[in-house]
Amino acid sequence: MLKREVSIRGSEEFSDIRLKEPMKTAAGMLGVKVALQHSFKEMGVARSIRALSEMNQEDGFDCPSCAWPNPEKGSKVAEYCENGAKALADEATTKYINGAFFQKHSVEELSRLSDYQLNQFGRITEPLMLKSDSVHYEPITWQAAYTLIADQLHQLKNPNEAIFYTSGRSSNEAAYLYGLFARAFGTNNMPDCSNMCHESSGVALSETLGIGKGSIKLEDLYEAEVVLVVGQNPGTNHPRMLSALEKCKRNGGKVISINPLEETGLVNFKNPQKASGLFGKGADIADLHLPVRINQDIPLIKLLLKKLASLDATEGNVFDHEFIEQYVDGYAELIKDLATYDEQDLLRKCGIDTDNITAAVRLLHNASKIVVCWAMGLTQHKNGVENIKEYVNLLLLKGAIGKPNAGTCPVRGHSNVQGDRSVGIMHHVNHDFNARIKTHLGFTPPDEEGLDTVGAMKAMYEGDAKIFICLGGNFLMAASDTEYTARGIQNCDLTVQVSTKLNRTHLVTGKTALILPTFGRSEKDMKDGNIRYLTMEDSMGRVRRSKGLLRPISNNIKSEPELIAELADTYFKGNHPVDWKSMSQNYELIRRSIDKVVKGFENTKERSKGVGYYLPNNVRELDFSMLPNGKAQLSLNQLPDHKLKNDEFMLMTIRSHDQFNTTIYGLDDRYRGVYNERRVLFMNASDMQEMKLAKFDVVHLHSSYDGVKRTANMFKVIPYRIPSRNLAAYFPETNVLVPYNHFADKSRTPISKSIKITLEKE
Ligand SMILES: Nc1nc2c(c(=O)[nH]1)N[C@H]1C(S)=C(S)[C@@H](COP(=O)(O)OP(=O)(O)OC[C@H]3O[C@@H](n4cnc5c(=O)[nH]c(N)nc54)[C@H](O)[C@@H]3O)O[C@H]1N2
Ligand SMILES: Nc1nc2c(c(=O)[nH]1)N[C@H]1C(S)=C(S)[C@@H](COP(=O)(O)OP(=O)(O)OC[C@H]3O[C@@H](n4cnc5c(=O)[nH]c(N)nc54)[C@H](O)[C@@H]3O)O[C@H]1N2
Ligand code: SF4
Ligand SMILES: [Mo]
Repeated sequence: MLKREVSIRGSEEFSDIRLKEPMKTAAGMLGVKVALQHSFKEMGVARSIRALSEMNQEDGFDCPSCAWPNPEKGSKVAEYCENGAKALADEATTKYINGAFFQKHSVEELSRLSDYQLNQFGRITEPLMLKSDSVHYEPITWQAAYTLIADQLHQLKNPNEAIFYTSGRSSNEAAYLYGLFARAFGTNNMPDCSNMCHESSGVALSETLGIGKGSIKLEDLYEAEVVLVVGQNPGTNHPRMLSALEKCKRNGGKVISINPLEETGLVNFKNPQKASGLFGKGADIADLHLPVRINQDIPLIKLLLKKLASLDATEGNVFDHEFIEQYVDGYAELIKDLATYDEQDLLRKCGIDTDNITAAVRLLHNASKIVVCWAMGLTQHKNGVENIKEYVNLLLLKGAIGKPNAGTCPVRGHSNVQGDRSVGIMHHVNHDFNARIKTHLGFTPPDEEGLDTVGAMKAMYEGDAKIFICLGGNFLMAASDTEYTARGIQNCDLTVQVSTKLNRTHLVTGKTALILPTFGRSEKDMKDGNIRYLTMEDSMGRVRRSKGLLRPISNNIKSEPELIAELADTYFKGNHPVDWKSMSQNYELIRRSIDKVVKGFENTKERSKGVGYYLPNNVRELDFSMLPNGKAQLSLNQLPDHKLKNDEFMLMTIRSHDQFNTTIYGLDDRYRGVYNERRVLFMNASDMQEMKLAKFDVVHLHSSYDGVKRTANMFKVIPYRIPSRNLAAYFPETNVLVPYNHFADKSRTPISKSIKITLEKE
């Protein structure tokens, strides 16, 4: 077989960097301008206006970007943000590539481009195959592609040699069918993007509150007394969340931001849905910013809890004793444990000054309607699960759970990542779920634990997995340890990508590779003269419909549910209790099947209309019967201890304003004042001085875990307000530094936010 000379990292060349001061306000007129620029450039004016007017509307389609919910009372005109518009422009672009393009450009040549350049080519418009002796993709028919996959699956010695990855953009219908096919085929190898994302939240919340999802609804934010926004950059990654925070502020609520960086969206927000936002000076968001050092949230929260406990000891009602008595387990142990920590030590570790601690205590002192919102700043650490549990401690002690305007808000990433998990994308075995499949569908799913993301990487690397199928995503660039992951993928006999746009996982492939092009959210999925709709679940557990309206980019692409069902039908040759063929034609059959198999989804057809319906949530009902002693669990969490050597720094890998995960829309990070460059390292000015580094000096980043040295080449240092010994750089350029075998305890989420590195000046 041919050894392809593909580049795993792509171009590492610099562009022409420009720096400005970080911005003091988010969104506003400039946000509208940038959104429209992206839209018009990619889609033209008419298509842009049509698509934007339907996004997040009741009879329209769900924004393909993040999972932030729409208001319960229905959407306003322009119920989207700049980055939602960019995501739409990116998928609904009129640029496209096909077999002729790949005839001209080999995978070797394309792999030398940057991820930004790869995304520029546009949509993939026909199914393509890369034969084992070729460097050029060529067109293949859908049926030939299904037959090839089915034949290779049949040839495996063991179903566990196949892996079925899912990225969180798929609909409930597609994810359900995909999970069903994996199980019917015989494996639970279903890693998904949430293994790299909110898995730590799922584990922590299940253990403490009995459900791996958040407890609040969008409207709860409006009248909360205090909202903590922790390890999250909403101005960029969940921009409409700022409208909810603005409402909360208007109602007298307070916002505390806990983040090593003072992110612009949390400073001030100009709401583009209002004239005052477009032309006025905007609304200040955070009342208090706590610049915690990377991965030092636990010392910070312990310190706040100690202060609150001592106030409670004198005043008696700072904690909600009635609530604790009735619903909470582990109070005495927690109070005893808190007493063993030294306040000065906690203060030093978290890096916050005393005045700010006092201010935070003052805000929390009498509040009981408290919401904690968080994202990747908490989950992607070795102790990601404990980070979240520590914040849950605060909520439980304050009685801020299971009542209006209070609770947990893990802000989900991909627009349907939560739904995918709800309908069965999981590597764990759920016996109840399997029993329902057996009863209603007539086959027995496997009961052996499957592989998660890091498990999948290892299995491919070690040659234990031979076929790797991906429903969306860009596994190579999203997973940790890029070089290791690449070797694993290249070990496979067959890799299959169901995709909308070109990415590096199409270029660094198994021996044979297939690309199966699919619809974007905004596209019209027609069957027998009717437009078909799909359903999604948002970050707050609400299920609703999504229906595209744009003419699809090509007649030779297929919807995800249709192509999965057709593949399954080819594999089983019509000889299976599930009627795959009919399901590929009629999504109501899929939904009826979900109704029966997945608890909480009953009668989706009716209930998903309009603003949709909420899935059951035990926390909202204050039902903790599934937990020890039937109560919510306080927990004793350890202080993280990284033992940085003298020359070591702690690096977090973060998103710029111009990307959606591994899809790079542009080279600017406007809010942080960085233009036209992504290979930058944000560094504290005093650290730069100590290291004798000047602005724009070029450094290489090294990590060294278990004696293995990993390097990310060529980054320009820029001075930034970030705690000393902490650094930030963008994902995915820095994923090469994250060791495949270092991940969060229990959730196994890679440690993408706390990587120990050293710097080498070029
Ligand atoms: N436009 C756009 N929207 C997106 C995405 C995108 O790439 N682009 N991605 C989507 C996805 S899949 C996800 S998961 C979300 C991600 O949303 P975020 O989690 O907001 O994304 P990150 O850029 O990873 O930002 C993490 C934040 O955590 C802070 N942080 C890092 N370490 C720590 C720590 O130890 N403690 C605290 N308190 N803070 C810390 C960082 O400074 C940063 O502000 O966004 C979703 N929405
Ligand atoms: N170092 C570091 N690594 C990280 C993170 C980090 O913060 N730091 N974050 C992690 C997180 S939170 C996540 S969620 C993962 C993301 O991991 P993934 O979900 O695997 O990656 P994405 O970049 O979102 O996937 C983009 C690709 O999906 C395809 N696509 C887009 N829309 C559709 C669609 O509608 N259907 C189909 N079938 N395909 C589509 C396109 O081809 C596009 O190239 O990355 C993780 N990796
Ligand atoms: S907040 Fe998220 S879901 Fe809403 S429009 Fe913006 S990107 Fe889309
Ligand atoms: Mo994510």
